Amino acid sequence: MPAVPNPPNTPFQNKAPQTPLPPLNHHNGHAAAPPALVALANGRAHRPSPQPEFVQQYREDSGALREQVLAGLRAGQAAISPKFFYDVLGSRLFEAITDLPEYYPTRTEAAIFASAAPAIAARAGSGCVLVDLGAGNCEKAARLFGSLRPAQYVALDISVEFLRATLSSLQQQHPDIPMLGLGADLCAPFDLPANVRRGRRLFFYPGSSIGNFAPVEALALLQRMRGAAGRGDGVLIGVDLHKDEATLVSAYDDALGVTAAFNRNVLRNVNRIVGTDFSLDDWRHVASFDRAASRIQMHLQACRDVRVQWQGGAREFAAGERIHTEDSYKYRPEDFTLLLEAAGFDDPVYWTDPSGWFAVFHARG
Ligand code: AVI
Repeated sequence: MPAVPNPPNTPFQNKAPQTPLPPLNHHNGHAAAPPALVALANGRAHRPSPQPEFVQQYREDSGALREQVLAGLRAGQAAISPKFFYDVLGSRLFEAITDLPEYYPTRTEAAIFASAAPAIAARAGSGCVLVDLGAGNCEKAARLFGSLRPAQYVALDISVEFLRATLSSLQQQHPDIPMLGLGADLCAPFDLPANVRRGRRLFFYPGSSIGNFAPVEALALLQRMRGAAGRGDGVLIGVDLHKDEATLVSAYDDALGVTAAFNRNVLRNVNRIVGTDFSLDDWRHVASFDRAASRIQMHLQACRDVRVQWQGGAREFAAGERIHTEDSYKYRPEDFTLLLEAAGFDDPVYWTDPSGWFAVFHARG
C-alpha cells in the first residue's frame, strides 16, 4: 500500500542557531532591534513546537467492509467482528469500561508496568524505537517513556485520524521524542514505512488486545511481529490471565451497564455502515465464560422475534437467538510462553501482579 506522508517538518524546525551571536542591547546608539530578533540573537528564540509526523498506509475499502458485515449477518451463527465496536462513541465507551471497578485488566496492567518498569527497561534497553501496536490514547506507552527513553515513538492505529489530537498533545509534553502516527492494519503483513527509524525496535502491544484474536490468529500476529523484528528487537505484550469465572464475567457484564452499551452500540455502527435497520431495544447484552476454550464470549441476544433488513436482503432472528460479537481469550502463563516461542521469539519472561490476574511478557527477536 502506498504511504501518504504528511508534509515533512521544515528543515530548521527545532534547531538552535549554530553559532551564538553576541547579545544585542538597546543602548548602542542604534534604533532598538525588534524583540524577536533580540530574543533570537540572545539564544531565546521562540522555537516552533515540534509536530508528530503522520502516515496513513491502510486504505479503507467501504464495499469490502459492507460485504464483511453482511456475510457475518447471513452466517448460520450470525457474527459481527469486534473491530466494528470502535466508532467514536464505541471508543469512548471502551475508555469508560477501563475505569469500571469490575474491569480489572487496565489498572492491573498499569500497576505491573509501574512496578516492573526498571526491569523492563533493563531487558528491553533504553533508546529503542517504541512501536505501539495498540496505541489508543497512547497513555500506556507514555508511562514508559521515562524508563525506556525511546529514540522514536511510533503509534499505530487503523486510522491516523484517531491519533492526531492525542499524539499532537503528547508531542508537546515530550518535545525531545520524535513521534510518528501510523495508520496501518495489524491484520496485514507489517510493512513499516521509512519514517520508522532504524535501530533497536520494541513492539509494544498492551491492554490484552491479543486476547481478542483466536489463538491461531494470535500466533499469526506474533509471527508478523517476529517477521518485522530483527536481532536485538523485542516484544512487550499485555496478556489477561485465566482466573475464576465470577471475576471474569463481571468484568464483561458490569453493574452500570457500560459494557452492555458498548456491545449494543455495535448495532448503531452497523446500521451506519451497511444501512441495516437494527433497533437497539430488540437486543440484550450477554457475556459468558467458555471454560473449555478459556475465553469470555460476548453476544447480542434477540429479546423477541426480529426481522433485520438491508438493501437487497434481510434476516429473521428468533427470540433468544444470538449474534456473536467478541471473544476475549484468557491465557495461562505457560501457554502464552509457548505461543511466543512458536512464533519464533526467544527467552520469554513475564511480570505479573500479586493475584496473578494479568501478565506483561517480554521476548527477544
Ligand atoms: C480491547 N479488548 C482487550 C477488550 C477486552 O477486554 O477483551 C475489549 C472489551 N470488550 C468488553 N470489554 C472490554
